Amino acid sequence: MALADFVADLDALLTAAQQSFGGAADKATLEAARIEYLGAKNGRLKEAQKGLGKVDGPDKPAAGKRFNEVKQALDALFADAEARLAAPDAAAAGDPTFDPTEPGRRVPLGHLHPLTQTIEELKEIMGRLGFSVVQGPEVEDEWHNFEALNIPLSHPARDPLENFYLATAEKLASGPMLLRSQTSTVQIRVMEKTKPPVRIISLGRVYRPDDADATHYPMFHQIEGLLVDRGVTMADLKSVLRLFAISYFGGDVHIRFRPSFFPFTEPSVEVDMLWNDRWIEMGGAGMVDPNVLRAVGYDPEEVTGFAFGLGVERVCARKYQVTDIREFYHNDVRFLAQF
Ligand code: FA5
Repeated sequence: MALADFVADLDALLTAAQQSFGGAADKATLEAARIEYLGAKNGRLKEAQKGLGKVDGPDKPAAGKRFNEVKQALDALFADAEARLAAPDAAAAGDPTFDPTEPGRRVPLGHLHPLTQTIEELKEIMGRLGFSVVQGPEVEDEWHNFEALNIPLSHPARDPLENFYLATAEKLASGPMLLRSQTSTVQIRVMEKTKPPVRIISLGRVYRPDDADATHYPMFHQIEGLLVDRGVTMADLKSVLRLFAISYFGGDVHIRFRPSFFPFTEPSVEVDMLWNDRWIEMGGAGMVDPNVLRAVGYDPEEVTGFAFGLGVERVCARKYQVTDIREFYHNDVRFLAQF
């Protein structure tokens, strides 16, 4: 018998056995397949073994090797099928709730958090108005968070109870450090390094020990804008804020300024926006105080500037009619999935 014929017979046997063992749906069928292929007396493997004696002498070792491989493969096929049928299987156990024809379950796909989406959108809108994005550190020194912003040591905003001061093990050369309480710190960092004109926004987290309620959270986000150039006026501030609000909310948005006070702007205003017949307070703004310009080495006789700082949670909540900003931080997927 030629080696090729012997091997072809073995391969056919293996293919048939794969189907029989693999397709056995219950133990009785598997046992029948076992007897058919592996049966010690008349099993098909036993029959194939008889062919081994007829293979031409020099081909015998190769034929024997192949025979052993196929024998091991058949044993493994049987063992696999046996294990499969022994495992608790809802279908085999006749479980009435198991329906193999049902479509698979879709794994839900996540998406960006609504605040992250808002931040990206605000960057995009302000980018179109020519503002570039800069970032500043969340851990600040007192110079950038207060002094350079014209907030003297005696000011109540510097009260330790109004801020998150850090307990640092070593005394730092820069003095005490704190989590920044406003993004206005970035104004200073930019102006210290850049000559006017300046046209930037900065978005990020700020921290205040406020009690959480529907409109407050101890950690929240602000968008800060700063434009310094020759001849900048309050009218420019109002136009930029209006264009910004129209782009974000859509439709006609009106801007109202209410007189206010911030140590780093003069005059200072609270910014309200009228959208869908309701006024909402968005943040603070004003013309950069000459003292601030001087502190960073600018000449207030040459350049003027405006700055604004808006609460990102409030802006986003207004657009999507979220009545409690704490929802943004509960991370309940039923809420998040709506964005
Ligand atoms: C400021 O933080 C000033 N730095 C804004 C500014 C920038 C004025 C540039 C002038 C020039 P204020 O403390 O009002 O201002 O905060 C601004 C906005 O942040 C608020 O109007 C509100 O929208 C939001 N905000 C303040 N505190 C919280 C809080 N605890 N949780 C959520 N949002 C808050």
